[in-house]
Amino acid sequence: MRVYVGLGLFLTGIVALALLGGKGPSAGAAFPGGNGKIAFVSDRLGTDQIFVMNADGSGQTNLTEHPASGTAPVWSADGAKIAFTGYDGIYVMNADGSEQTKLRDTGYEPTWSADGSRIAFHATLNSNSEIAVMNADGSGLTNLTNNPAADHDAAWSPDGSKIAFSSSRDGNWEIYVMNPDGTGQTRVTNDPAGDEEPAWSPDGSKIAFSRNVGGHTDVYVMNTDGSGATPLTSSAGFDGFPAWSPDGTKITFTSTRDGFPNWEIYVMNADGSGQTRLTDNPYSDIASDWQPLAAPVGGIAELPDAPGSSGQNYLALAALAAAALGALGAGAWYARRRWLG
Ligand SMILES: [Ca+2]
Ligand SMILES: [Ca+2]
Ligand SMILES: [Ca+2]
Repeated sequence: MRVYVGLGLFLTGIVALALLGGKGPSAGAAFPGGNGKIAFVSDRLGTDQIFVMNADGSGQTNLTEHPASGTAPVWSADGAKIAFTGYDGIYVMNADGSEQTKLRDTGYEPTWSADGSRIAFHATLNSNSEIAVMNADGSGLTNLTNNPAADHDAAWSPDGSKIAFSSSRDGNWEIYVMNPDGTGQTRVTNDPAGDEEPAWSPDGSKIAFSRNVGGHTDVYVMNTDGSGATPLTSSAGFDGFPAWSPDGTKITFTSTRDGFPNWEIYVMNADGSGQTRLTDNPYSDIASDWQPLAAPVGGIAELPDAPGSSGQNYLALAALAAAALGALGAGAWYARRRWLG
């Protein structure tokens, strides 16, 4: 009962599963960079479609108008592409909605590797839900979890070294982390609450997630080893599906605090303060994910520090582009970020 059965059933699923542990679309990772547009799902045109908006909620624009609908949008690390789930498989498109291409006939909730070469997703394999990985062109399929319990909500870490996911294998929904080849599956949360929808911070140091306590879901944040779990929301409605801003200062999420069944996209500071509604529409607006932008010219020093991995540096290409564009006086241009090293 997830995103692929239509928003009506999907929402019914959320309501029903809120009592069973809560289910919903995965936001995946936030890759570091400047804060670009926020992608989200809305049924305001009659079916689930993917929209983008500016970080302040302005400029809400439909990208898909897709016959198979579109849910669970996730930005690639370079901010150039969006992978999403249609009712009939996994798709990818450019950031402006062009070149919508189906990658697979089955699967849900894609999440990109940092280098853009692979996509992990929720697959149904032998009637069991698993986390699988494929090449970014849809070729190849490897079952990563291989566990008889339900596994989903894959979120690839910003440095590419880990995949977080949620599983019911230990009796209730918990968040786990594994290596990208499926080895080292390690439980991170250990709590009777339903813990799902992990979302890495862009520096890789925190995981935001949805925690369902007694049928009530809030956004929490914790260290990646599971310590320090702290609630960030406490509204009377559902608050879940967190996704970080690429600069790490904010978290966008989905809330019904304005009255179920009106789902809206919200944003808050990463400490939970300043919770602000971005959509204001009687239809369902859900499942936001934030576009990473390359370093603004002259603003490279403002990017978050690279978290340890040699693959996390934006480097020379951005610097060269900055110099070149600076010489042209084009201060508003953005250099395409590359993952070198
Ligand atoms: Ca499984
Ligand atoms: Ca739990
Ligand atoms: Ca709404």
